[in-house]
Amino acid sequence: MRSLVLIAMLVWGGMESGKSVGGNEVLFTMDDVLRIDSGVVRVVVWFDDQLLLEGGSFLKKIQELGDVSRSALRTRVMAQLKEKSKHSFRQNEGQLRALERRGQIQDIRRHWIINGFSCSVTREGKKALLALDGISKIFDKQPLYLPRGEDMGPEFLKSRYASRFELEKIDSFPWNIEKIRAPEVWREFGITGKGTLNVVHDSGFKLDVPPLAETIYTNAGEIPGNDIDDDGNGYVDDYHGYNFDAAQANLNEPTIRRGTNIHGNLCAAIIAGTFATDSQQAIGMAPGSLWAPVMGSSNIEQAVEWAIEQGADTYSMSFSQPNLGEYRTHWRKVLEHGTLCGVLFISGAGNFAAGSRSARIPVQMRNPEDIPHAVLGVAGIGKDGTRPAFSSQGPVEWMTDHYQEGKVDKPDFTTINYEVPCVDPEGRLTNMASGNSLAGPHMAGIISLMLSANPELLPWEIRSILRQTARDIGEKGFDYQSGHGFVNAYDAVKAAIAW
Ligand SMILES: [Ca+2]
Ligand SMILES: [Ca+2]
Ligand SMILES: [Ca+2]
Repeated sequence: MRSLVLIAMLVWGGMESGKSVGGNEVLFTMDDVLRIDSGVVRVVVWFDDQLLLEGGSFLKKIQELGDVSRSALRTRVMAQLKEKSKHSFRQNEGQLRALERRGQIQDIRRHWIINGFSCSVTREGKKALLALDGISKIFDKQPLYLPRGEDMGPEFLKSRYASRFELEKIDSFPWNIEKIRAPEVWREFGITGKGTLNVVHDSGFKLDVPPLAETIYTNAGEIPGNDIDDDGNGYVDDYHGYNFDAAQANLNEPTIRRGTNIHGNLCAAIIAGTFATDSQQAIGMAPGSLWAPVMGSSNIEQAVEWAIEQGADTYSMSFSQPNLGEYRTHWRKVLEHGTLCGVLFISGAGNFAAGSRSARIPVQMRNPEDIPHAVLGVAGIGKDGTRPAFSSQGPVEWMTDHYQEGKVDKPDFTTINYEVPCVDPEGRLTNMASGNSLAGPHMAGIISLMLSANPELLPWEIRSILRQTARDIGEKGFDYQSGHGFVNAYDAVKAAIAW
């Protein structure tokens, strides 16, 4: 029996009971504990032959890659990863099929993003797998997140919503968009995020909300709603996105809906929302970009593979998972490999620095925001520039079998996380929410603008520009509350253009 926990990173404003922070009602949205009694467990298995080896091999690989464009990098690394996967399966297929015939393993799902696969195993099956040549690691999958909740809208949009966003028609924007200086980017550089795809990995979406429906991604190879995997990628009807945990196209699972807030929508709107439904108020950082919803915390391999193959530029994860133990290694490897495929991974810092859910350092920041180099862990401030007490602090610690750096500096940067105007289910800006769930999407929006301005910038070049342009706040220099400082879109995009 194992207990599995997933906690999303939003502190809700003014809707349900909770601890009060500066007059803002605070509520942590999800703390599901699911128990599994069956003897069969879901595991993920690595073959020996991985693109990246232990510890520092990610940084070494970046050095080796030298001067390459992001698109060429993606093509090259994807080909390498897929070749490794093909080769290892060819070598191991016989033994795996034998275990399947004995009923010890079942439901094998291959992953190229790490050279390996997921499968369901009995206790004996796990032992038998470990005894095979060519297998290097087996992880129990966790958390096991099973979405549930009422259906909130259509599974897909039958027709495209035309974008109402036009620079000349803007009559206002909320304070957060202004503070992070997105409107200056739109006006001075004419950059609104065009050409970029931002994946929002979250829980709970309602797709027919106008400011979001206008910029939602559609997979050109897929016909929605016909129960056929038209593009042959293994996912039926993955038209706007996919729910990899439920193995279905429908993403309308408002599991962590609270009042009129829908978590995934709030995050998506900060990145790619156009005008609020009832006004000409510009509400998103990159209203010319596209966004795609995915769910899949129990199947991060599939979700990341899907994102890469759809051409994702940013991948925002506003959730936070404690106590993963060795399984952190797996997440880190998936996201390192994903970064080498040209994707920028972002996660809010978490809300565990104060109150009844506070955690000690170095576990205040959790997975995936605790992953160095491959994930930007983002903290936040409010309108007045101060850090709310809940905002999780670094450093973190890495002492797994695979990664043994000890203390690692986190968070990486700061955006906005306190009393942020957010969309309601009709797309009006009537909600107010706080939490680092919102800090990550501000960063995704900034990076979307940077990549729209200069699409071939590599993930580590983006990181380097952010570091150069961040304004130091808090303690002088890097600090464990704000990282390298507060990032603004204007300076970051300006530097991206000049790079
Ligand atoms: Ca498909
Ligand atoms: Ca289809
Ligand atoms: Ca500082």
